[in-house]
Amino acid sequence: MSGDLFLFQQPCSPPGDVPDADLAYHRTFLAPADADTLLEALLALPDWRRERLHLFGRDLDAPRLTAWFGDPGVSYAYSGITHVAAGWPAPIAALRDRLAAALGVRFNAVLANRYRDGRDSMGWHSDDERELGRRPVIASLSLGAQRRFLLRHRSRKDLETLDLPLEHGSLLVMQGDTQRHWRHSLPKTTRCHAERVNLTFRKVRACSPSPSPS
Ligand SMILES: O=C(O)CCC(=O)C(=O)O
Ligand SMILES: [Mn+2]
Repeated sequence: MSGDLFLFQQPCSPPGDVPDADLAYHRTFLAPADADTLLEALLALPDWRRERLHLFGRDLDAPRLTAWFGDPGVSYAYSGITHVAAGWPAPIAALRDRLAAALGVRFNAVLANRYRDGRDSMGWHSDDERELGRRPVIASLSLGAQRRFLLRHRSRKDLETLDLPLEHGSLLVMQGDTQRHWRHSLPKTTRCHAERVNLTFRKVRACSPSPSPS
């Protein structure tokens, strides 16, 4: 694995172990020039869509653009939406193969989110849909504008919210019990006027979808 590896025991608040979580942050997983090239290629893809979410009995436009890629036919359902993958764009397939070599996990799909500026966001959720399995490995690659990624324990109110600034070219790996015990979000901000793209690589198993919102 290239780049600086921080386990979140070190750089974030509160210092010390993060209970019930298994997090690793690779700050420079991609060299800046490679991250620039990849961002440009992703922004040029024709697949970006604004989804209509069904949440808490209401339909609303997602505050971001989304695309779903993966092995043909791999499907993923959340918030009233079902994505079915039709294949891999070449730059994302190359990344998938690099992650397989680095992490020993062969991901079969990726959810891409595009935050056009600080008004785009993602609400509190866990990536805990049944088709991801009990202890999913989620590899989250960030490109473009730096945004805050928050993690909050589901039941331990004594634990502070983790506030992680995800940098251009960085990789955050969440695994083990992280999704069972922690929720995460990407809050809106008035300070960001640039685009950010995030790719969350996932291993989706074939099974009936669960209804939990994301
Ligand atoms: O944009 C991010 O960093 C988070 C994306 C995310 O949580 C997801 O796709 O489930
Ligand atoms: Mn998520």
